[in-house]
Amino acid sequence: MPDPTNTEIAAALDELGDLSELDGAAIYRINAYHTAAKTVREAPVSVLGLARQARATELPGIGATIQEKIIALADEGAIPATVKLRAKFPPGVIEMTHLPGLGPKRARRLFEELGIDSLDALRAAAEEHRVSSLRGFGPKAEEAILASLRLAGAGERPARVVLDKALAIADPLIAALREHPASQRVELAGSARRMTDTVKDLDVIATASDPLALARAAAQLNLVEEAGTPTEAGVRLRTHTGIRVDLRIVAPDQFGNLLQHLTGSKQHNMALRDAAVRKGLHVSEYGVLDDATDETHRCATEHDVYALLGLQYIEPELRENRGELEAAAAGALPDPIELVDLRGDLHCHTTSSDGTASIEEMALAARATGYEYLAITDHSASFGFGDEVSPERLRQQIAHIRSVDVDGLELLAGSEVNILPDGSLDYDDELLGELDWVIASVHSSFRMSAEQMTARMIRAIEHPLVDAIGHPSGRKLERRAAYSLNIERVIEAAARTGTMLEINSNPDRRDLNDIHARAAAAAGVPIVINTDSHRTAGFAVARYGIATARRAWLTTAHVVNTQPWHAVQALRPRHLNGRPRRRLRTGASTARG
Ligand code: DGT
Ligand code: CA
Ligand code: CA
Ligand code: ZN
Repeated sequence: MPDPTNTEIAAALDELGDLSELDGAAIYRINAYHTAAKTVREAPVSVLGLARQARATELPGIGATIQEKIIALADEGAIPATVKLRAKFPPGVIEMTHLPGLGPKRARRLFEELGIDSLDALRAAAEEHRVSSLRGFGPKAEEAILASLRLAGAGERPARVVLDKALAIADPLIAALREHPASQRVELAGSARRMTDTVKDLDVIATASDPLALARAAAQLNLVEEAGTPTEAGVRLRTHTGIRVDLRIVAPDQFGNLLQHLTGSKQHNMALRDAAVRKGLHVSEYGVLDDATDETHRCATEHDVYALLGLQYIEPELRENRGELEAAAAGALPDPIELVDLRGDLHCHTTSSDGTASIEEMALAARATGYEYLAITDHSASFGFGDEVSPERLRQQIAHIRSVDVDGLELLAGSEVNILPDGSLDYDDELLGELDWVIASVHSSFRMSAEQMTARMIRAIEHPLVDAIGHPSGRKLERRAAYSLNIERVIEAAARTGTMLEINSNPDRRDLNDIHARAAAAAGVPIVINTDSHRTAGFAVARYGIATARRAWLTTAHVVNTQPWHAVQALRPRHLNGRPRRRLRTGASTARG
């Protein structure tokens, strides 16, 4: 058997975790396997290589026992503990544990009490209503199982990688290539350069004094698990995290053409080509051919490519064929917001709910980020923090926040309150009125009809003490779809009441997404870009919220927290109540309807 890759080792550890859970092992043991699997999956170097040098234990969450298991997997083809447990539980039972909403405890009961040992057997049992006869299952659970089976049967999509995980590989990879003596220019292209939510693979382009030497060096990098044959044109790589990389090497005078071509998007390129053909120009990755002179212009920079076509330079985030070519031709592109434009963050957590740092630590981290203000918005009682954030405790927290003095930072007492299923909030108005800032989010009862969810959301939006709605769609990239929601009606209600909508910067959320953020801003909804930090390092994810905002064509004029706190405060619904609302947007209309 060839040496197991990081992906294979991670899968083996996850399998052992699942089997141990089926077997009723202690929770810490189960968690240890899954934590180790995550570490291995994200490790940039070969974990087996480390284990062979007895150095895998340097990775977080990997001790001597797991290191031994990794060696055994390589040497014996399987982890002995896994072999033992596989004899107890058929593979179909493990598959059952992965069905959304089922999990190991219930899968084990289905196996032991009904003898169900495969997905097919489970489907048959559910269709014959044998599952609902089991105590604790019922007709609803049976329905949910059938729905999950239908989704599982729909065939697995090839996995896409969430952008932060991809950039965690792209950044060091590009840095390493830039350091190589043969390299000249090295740039990221493709969807990662456009800062899309997820990417299929990484596209990197370079120029080099010795292209073959650079391609060979790339294939030898520590990050690389497997490489194709290096040539003067580049090399294809697979990194230890499983992400694939296309490295293309070109002549310096064509660098702009190739960077433009490989940055995409495909839709942008196709529309660009069509527009160019109407001017007698043919755009390709090798140059721009002019029909009139039969001359091919090679472009060293992308600016040259766009200028040749009579277009303003278009930022990569805007290249999705969503009107940017028409705007560039008219000289009407927006001036997209940048990270440095943010002056504060209005959504973060501390140890009072599920954060890992104190109020003081978060305040210092925000100031170190360069912010002028920070709202502490711990979860409310009904999120499951009960006494931790009972009304009494929240009053103490408000007092605590007001007593913290961090020079140069305005600290605001806020809360992220739950929007209950009926659209009401879980603190009373008197308490909400004592807060400087209220953000309201849905954290429970996701499975409602679009009609119900929209009504629930609009009721929260109409509450005069709600300043903003947090992560409005509830999606988790590659993990959980957005709940059913009529976003147009939500945007309409937010615009009508002056309630702000959040772009949550967490790279697993990016919520509002680019399309909805653009529609909201075009409707006049004030947008707030927050990190939802749960730790001091969390403020760094603002770059993803900014990326979504740029992809949504937003400028500083659309985003409230580009303004000082006193200006944000004046914009809040509670101040606008009963008065005609000042429109935030000042610039020309930048978004299409
Ligand atoms: P993804 O799926 O996240 O990797 O997205 P991209 O945009 O990185 O797509 P990829 O890696 O398949 O291709 C990189 C770029 O190459 C793409 O953004 C535009 C260009 N490209 C690829 N296929 C075509 C095509 O059929 N026509 C044109 N005009 N350009 C293409
Ligand atoms: Ca790509
Ligand atoms: Ca590619
Ligand atoms: Zn939050």
